[in-house]
Amino acid sequence: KKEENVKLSRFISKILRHQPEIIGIEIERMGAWADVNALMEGINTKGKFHIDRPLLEKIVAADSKGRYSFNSDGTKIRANQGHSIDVVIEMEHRTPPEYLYHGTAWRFMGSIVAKGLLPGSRQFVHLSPDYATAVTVGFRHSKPEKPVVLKIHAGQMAAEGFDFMISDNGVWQIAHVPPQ
Ligand code: HQG
Repeated sequence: KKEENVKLSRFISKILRHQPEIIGIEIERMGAWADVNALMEGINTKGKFHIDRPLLEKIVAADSKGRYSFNSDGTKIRANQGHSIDVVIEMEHRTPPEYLYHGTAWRFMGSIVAKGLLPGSRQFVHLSPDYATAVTVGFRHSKPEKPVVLKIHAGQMAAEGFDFMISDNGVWQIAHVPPQ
């Protein structure tokens, strides 16, 4: 049951961040909101999962990274970060801690050393506030090899004028981290 909910949560992430069209729904550009009823109907029509309001609320509340938010009246839902589709989410521009971390795989390091960290298909480069989170993120790309964790001198970058943002669920975001 729990594993089934993890799969469903991944499916919801995919819809809300990358491919709403796979269940025939739209995401509002401003705020990245999806209509909750349309999301549930789309998921149920697609057939692989069954979802209702209590289950959706449970998944949102139980999410370890706070990936999703409802709007104030609960009619809309969004992923708080990680989109590849063109959406605009207001994020707080904030001075970062002295160091932030980025977990990745060795096979990307040649390119990272040459070009710095680039957002790839997502809107921003994601940086973790702590080493342990970066290890987990890096493992997603490196398994079964050990990941690489880059320690980013964020404080110095901020002092040089780089613009750091933090999502509602605490993931640091930046347009680019140069190689140096
Ligand atoms: C790499 C998870 C070659 C980058 C996490 C990463 C995160 C480069 C991959 C969120 C590069 C992109 C995002 C360059 C960066 N050349 N490769 N110049 N610059 N890369 O999945 O940061 O669990 O789009 O190192 O918590 O791994 O999904 O980004 O390996 O916040 O909620 O290109 O995903 O959140 O991969 O992960 P991704 P990410 P969720």
